[in-house]
Amino acid sequence: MTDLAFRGDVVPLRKPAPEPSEFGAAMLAGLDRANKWVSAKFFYDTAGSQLFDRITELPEYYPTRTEMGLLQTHVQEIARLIGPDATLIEFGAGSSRKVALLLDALERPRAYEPVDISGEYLHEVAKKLRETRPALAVHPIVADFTKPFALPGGDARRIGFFPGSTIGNFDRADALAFLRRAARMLKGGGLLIGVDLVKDPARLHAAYNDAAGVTEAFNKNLLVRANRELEADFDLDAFAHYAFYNPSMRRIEMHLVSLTTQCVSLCGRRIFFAEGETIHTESSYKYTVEGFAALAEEAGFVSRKVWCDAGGLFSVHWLEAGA
Ligand code: AVI
Repeated sequence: MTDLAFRGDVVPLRKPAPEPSEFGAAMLAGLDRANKWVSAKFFYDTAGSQLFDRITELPEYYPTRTEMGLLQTHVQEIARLIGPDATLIEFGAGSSRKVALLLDALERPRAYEPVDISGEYLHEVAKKLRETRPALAVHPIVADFTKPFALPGGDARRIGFFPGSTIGNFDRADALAFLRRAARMLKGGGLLIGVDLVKDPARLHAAYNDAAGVTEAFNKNLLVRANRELEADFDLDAFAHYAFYNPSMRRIEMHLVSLTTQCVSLCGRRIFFAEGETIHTESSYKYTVEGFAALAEEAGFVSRKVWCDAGGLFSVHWLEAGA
């Protein structure tokens, strides 16, 4: 009881402002900067994950089907390089099709340990795999793999699987930090990783500006999510999807452009947007084969084998993490 209440004054019942969620804190911090920026990891609520699944099926979005083709063509060789009795750790439980292909080709895989921030999604993936492969030990790990996290102990030889060129969504420093942590975690094993390649800018541009507008909806879903979760009032028609290839940075940049001068409420704060000001919502870095292999070696891996499609669109790297 406060002193004021003790004296019999009428004290307005003011609830303390709730702590913003991780998403809320990131939006407030990112939109407070001169160059507004929000991490792409916040795209992936349930609706965002469904929109991303649709992106992977688009005619313009070549990475998913090209990587799947590479895995299908080379899976026997990949399985030989990985060897028997491996524990497979997938960073970000994504497409179960890719991991199923790999698990089916491996000799006596010991366990599958998918790591994902979304516990609900992860347990769904685990349930499906247990149904179709009752002999396989499945240990889901709920963690943000962009930060350090613990793996269950044991003497297993660990093989990391990081498909989809998700590494492209990290800037260089974060990519190197992730690869360094992975090289330590996978000591004695290795990492199989999919990496999108530098190519004709027009091809890249089309992949992030699809005719059906699914990538636009994926980008704007960040604002939909903020309106739902953060008491925000973004007007979706007052922002435009803008994605382009920045050749000097070798990255696609995705932005949301404010079409007018406006103020938006978010977590009880007002945020000012000048006309033409943007929120940078995603970078998707593209690598050369040599450039990525050099980055992996700098992180402590040995680059053993790289598979590319005939069109030079996408690469899959097998990196060994020395004992
Ligand atoms: C998940 N990630 C690798 C995708 C990419 O291509 O950078 C996300 C994406 N953004 C727009 N389209 C797809």
